[in-house]
Amino acid sequence: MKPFLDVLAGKATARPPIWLMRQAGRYLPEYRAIRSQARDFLHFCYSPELAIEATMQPIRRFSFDAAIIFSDILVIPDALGQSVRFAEGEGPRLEAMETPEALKGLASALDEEKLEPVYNALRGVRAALPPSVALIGFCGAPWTLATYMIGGRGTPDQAPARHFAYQHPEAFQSLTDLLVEACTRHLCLQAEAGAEALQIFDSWAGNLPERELRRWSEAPIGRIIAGVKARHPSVPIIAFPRGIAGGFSRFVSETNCDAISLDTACALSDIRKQLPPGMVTQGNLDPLVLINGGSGLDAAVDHILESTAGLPHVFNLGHGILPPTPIPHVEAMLRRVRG
Ligand code: 1CP
Repeated sequence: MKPFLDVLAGKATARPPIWLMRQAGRYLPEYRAIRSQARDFLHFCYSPELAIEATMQPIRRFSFDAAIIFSDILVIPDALGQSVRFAEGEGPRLEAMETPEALKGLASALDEEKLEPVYNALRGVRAALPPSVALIGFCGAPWTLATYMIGGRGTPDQAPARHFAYQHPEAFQSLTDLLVEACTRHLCLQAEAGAEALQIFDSWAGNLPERELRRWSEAPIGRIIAGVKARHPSVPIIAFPRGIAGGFSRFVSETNCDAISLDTACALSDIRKQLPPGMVTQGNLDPLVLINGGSGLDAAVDHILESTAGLPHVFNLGHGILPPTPIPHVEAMLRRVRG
């Protein structure tokens, strides 16, 4: 019995299952200890033993209902031949692709052999997980991947990719098509290696106007979901289109996702009116309220529990957990969610 998968199938449970986006990572002392063993972050992602250990750490400590494989969305550009590195303390640095000519340097398909360590890690985690805990595989959505591939790094407003898409819509469409194929393949291979649910992170969807959201976020995600479902019809797919405010109704109908992960700014008291009846939701505690803890945290947790009572909901954050989060606050949140 896996409560997380029950909820994804549309069943409401007395208490919501819980996991946290970025639950494996720098807020855990045991993660920082093994991270220092690897040469660099990508090397860490491609070392199955380390990736398995990082995936299992939050499960051992907190008994979350789901484990998310330790990897990164940027393994896809790396496996398409773009240079990707993680500067210590600064985040990802890619060789920026600012012109249509630069995109011609990309491979025409994913280097699956390069990603084999990720699939090996999934197999290892699946074998190690307790029977009640589900395993999640993931990828970045084409739009979010493109923002890093074109900008060369995380940018405050994704302006490089937005300019590129306005200036060179055909080249941007070709890049999107390539990423749709790569993401579909990567998700299928993760399902074949043991992932029981999949999440697509469109962390930067919120900067797209309505028509661009349709073209660069919804349409490609819809194609990925259709492609994965054709081979793995029973694996549920969660989409995380961060920051799309009033756009959920169309997003869900255009993409056909099984569940929608709601960001921090999304009003739970209102969201049901936008969503089809019975739609599975996930989210959306503010990662900053978790850092602050205390009665503010209790009230925020209660608000989510009350707003989603009797509905198929997975308790989560509205965005990834942040490195300064105190572990006692995570424990307090878990006690409250679990009653
Ligand atoms: O040195 C380190 O330890 C690097 C920190 C780190 C970690 C722990 C990075 C660099 N990535 C990760 C792991 C990671 N990334 C996971 C693992 C599983 C888990 O959730 O526990 C996942 C799901 C991701 C997904 C990811 N990577 C996203 C989408 C989710 C989100 O937070 O919006 C994005 C945008 C990235 C890119 C990325 N990788 C790393 C960083 C610091 C960033 C963000 C860069 C930026 O925009 O500034």
